[in-house]
Amino acid sequence: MKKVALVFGLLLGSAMAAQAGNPIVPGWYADPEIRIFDGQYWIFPTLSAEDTPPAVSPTFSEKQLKLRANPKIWSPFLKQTYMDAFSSDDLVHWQKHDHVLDVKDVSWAAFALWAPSAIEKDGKYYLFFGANDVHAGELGGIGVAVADHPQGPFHDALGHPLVGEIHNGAQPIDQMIFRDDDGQYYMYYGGWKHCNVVKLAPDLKSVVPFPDGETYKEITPDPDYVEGSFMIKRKGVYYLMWSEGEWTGPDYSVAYATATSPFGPFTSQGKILQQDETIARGAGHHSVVNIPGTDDWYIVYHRRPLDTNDGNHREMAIDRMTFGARGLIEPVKMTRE
Ligand code: FUB
Repeated sequence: MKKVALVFGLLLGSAMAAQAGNPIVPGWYADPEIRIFDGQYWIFPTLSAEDTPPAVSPTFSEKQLKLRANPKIWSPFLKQTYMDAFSSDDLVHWQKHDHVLDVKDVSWAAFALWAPSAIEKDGKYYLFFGANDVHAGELGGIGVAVADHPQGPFHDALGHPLVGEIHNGAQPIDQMIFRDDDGQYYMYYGGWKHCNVVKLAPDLKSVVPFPDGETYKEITPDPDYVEGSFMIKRKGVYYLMWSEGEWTGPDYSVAYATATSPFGPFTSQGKILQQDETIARGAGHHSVVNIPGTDDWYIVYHRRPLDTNDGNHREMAIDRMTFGARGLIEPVKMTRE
């Protein structure tokens, strides 16, 4: 992919071109969410395997140690206790910000710190994250942390999860915060093949019912939906995107549906990102960015190198995403560029 130095290039009216390769940074990272804050690109990913830090941090409280003793934490994939972030002026050169969120600042969380979604509101930065395992009958789900800067440090804002139960069969993970043009914030979320949308209160710390009284609206757009929902709006059309297939498998992929409202009904439009036997497998859990002032779009996602079967081995990539004449998303071409 030719990555053009975007915001500043556009501001200068120049075509500051640069090239870099996929994966965009070294290391095992997954579930990348891209955002623009103060003219800079930010990516908030899951650390895909806890490699360097100790399994038990000296800062853990007794409650966290107890949670972590859960025998279900069998895999490095579940052991994440912190998140890093990356910033860039041009989508090419990325600066790493270590430990923007750490479970030491979330009293109820001890593992599986997953799939963040970041948003700025009134000068504060909110990082929504998944943690622990509700399915195992313990406190867990989607939390919200706040900071004064995108690089954190983020601190838990509630002392408990924002969504800590299973509604409509949806695993409380993989949330994405979407601000509609009228200023309303929505949270899309859900694993285990179910997708919900909730309306967030103006402080972004609680959910409020829709006018019909429903709070957790199930909007599962397709029987193949698995997880990783992401919403964009272009030319008045809502595009709900998601991951399907097995997360450890080669067929992990991205599909989407369209609607004229943020909560559907959605029309399924098919897959747009799939494995390419010459590049990588398991391409999924993505996010999308629109370059301000243009109709240029990029998809940021994780994928698995061809020479590995390790489910934890996921790397971040960026490729171009284009729309056809009828407003449908064209299949994404995965690249190494
Ligand atoms: O990285 C943890 C989990 O793997 C995410 O929550 C899923 O979307 C899958 O990518």
